[in-house]
Amino acid sequence: GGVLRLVLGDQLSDGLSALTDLDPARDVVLMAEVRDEATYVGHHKQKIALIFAAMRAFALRLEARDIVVRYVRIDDPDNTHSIAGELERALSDQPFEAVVMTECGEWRLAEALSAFARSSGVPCDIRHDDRFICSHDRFRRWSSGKSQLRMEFFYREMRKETGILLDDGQPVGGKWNYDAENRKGLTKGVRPPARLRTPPDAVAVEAIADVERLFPDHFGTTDAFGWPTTAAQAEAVLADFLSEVLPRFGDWQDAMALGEPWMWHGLISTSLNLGLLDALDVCRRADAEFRAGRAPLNAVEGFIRQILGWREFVRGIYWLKVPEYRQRNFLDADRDLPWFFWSGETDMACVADVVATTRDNAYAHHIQRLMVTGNLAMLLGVHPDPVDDWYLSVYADAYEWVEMPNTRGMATFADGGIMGSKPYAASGAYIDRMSDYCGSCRYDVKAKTGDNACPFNRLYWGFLERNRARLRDNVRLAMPYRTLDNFGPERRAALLAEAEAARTLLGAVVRPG
Ligand code: FAD
Ligand code: DLZ
Ligand code: SF4
Repeated sequence: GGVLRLVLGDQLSDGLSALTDLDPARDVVLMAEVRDEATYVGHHKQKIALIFAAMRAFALRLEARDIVVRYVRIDDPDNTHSIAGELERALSDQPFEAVVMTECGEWRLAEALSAFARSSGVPCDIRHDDRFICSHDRFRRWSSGKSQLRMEFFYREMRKETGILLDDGQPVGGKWNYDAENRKGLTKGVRPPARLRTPPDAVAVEAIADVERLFPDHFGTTDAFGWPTTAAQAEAVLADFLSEVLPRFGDWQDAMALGEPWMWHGLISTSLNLGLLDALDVCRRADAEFRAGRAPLNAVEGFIRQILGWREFVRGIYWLKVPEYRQRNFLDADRDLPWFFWSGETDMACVADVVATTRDNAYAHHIQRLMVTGNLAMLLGVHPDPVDDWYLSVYADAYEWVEMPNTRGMATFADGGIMGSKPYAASGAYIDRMSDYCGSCRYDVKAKTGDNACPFNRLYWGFLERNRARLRDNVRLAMPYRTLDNFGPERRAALLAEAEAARTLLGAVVRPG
């Protein structure tokens, strides 16, 4: 027999390493929709529909090239509902001389696939995922011997190695990073541009119906489904972004506006993570927009940094630190996630807006994830497990390799400083500066204490006081701790009590067990 080649739901790339030497006359590609993957967290309905639709479309394209695909649907009566189970079933139905796959993105499934490889009785070749710009080896070499891993320095290496935004080995424009020009609140009267979304095609319509039928209790709605499910659709969204939106990406990268889910963001994370777009290609094309004079440097550099820098960096951190990373809880956070993260029923206008777009679109942009829900979860002291579970469930682009370092690392400091040098804790003043949320909120963003005060304000100082022993020596927090020290013991105790009252008000109860 030929070779059995596994393609997972987020490996939908023509150049996938598992497919490079495929022989259409003898080999079979295995793709399987399984309950284990669809339910290891309660994924948003749009996320499951997106993955199933994109898998089905990819299989059709392989078949159009005369490649034999063993495609197992979610409602196939013989489905064993695990990836390893489907590999075993394929091997027992038909002899194969070997199994080939591309390493999987998550530790959990990678462990199951290694166990399969050890016990299957057939030679298994697990290949590197060369869709990433930085290999595991490269990241390990960069990180070894460093006491601190900082994205900025990693990013400069990646710029040098790829030649992106580089002239004669020097950064274009003379600086590596233009972030200082990308932190503006939205100018009054300016509205974000209309965006190209992708209404579901026939394959996606069917996948959505399957998900509504089989996963009716999962979070989220599917009415506004607009994600590309093929490489061609993803290309159209990217092209529209590069020509119409990228020039202003930098200016308001950190801005938020009520009822404006997209702002000037790329809307490409789902496509990158599925393999419908190639990360290096996206960076090169953004570089070309700058070189052609069609987009300014602050926008192009900021955008490229997210992909060539952050995206590769978090993937490197994840594989460097997993599985130990999954247990990290540096701040000993012990609360449950309040129910309004799921229901959206809260008087906090900022949180209500983020949960609404999350429910309707399986999307929120970066600063909403970081400074609204993430910041709130950290200030409340929510245990990292339910926080991870929420982020991994609700976003259509969420896979543990990218979700976890962002959540446990960047947003909540549960990793104790591997991802970033300090917690991004902020009071309501930050949200007020970067958005128009507070004007329509029932809470008073100027008030510091009492039932009508913005909960972020009520929680902020108490958070620092509660974590004094863990954070006091962090040099980047020296200023706020000095302020806190000057308050004196009585006022500090009152701030702790204020934060406790806010935690109670918001329903962040101590987790059972
Ligand atoms: P843009 O703002 O247009 O950015 C362009 C691209 O850069 C993105 O598509 C993405 O591929 C990459 N990127 C930007 N920031 C990051 C980052 N911090 N880490 C990795 N890649 C980045 N991104 C995911 O892809 N999956 C997740 O599960 C995920 N979870 C997150 C959880 C939290 C708490 C936070 C703070 C961020 C998370 N992010 C995640 C990163 C980021 O918010 C999303 O990539 C981004 O919002 C996707 O929208 P976009 O394509 O419009 O991004
Ligand atoms: C996320 C996901 C879902 C919901 N369903 C499937 C599936 O049915 N079949 C499959 O092969 N992959 C699925 N995936 C993606 C996998 O979970 C993903 O490959 C791993 O998490 C590694 O990133
Ligand atoms: Fe959010 Fe506080 Fe502003 Fe209300 S007042 S929108 S809770 S930051």
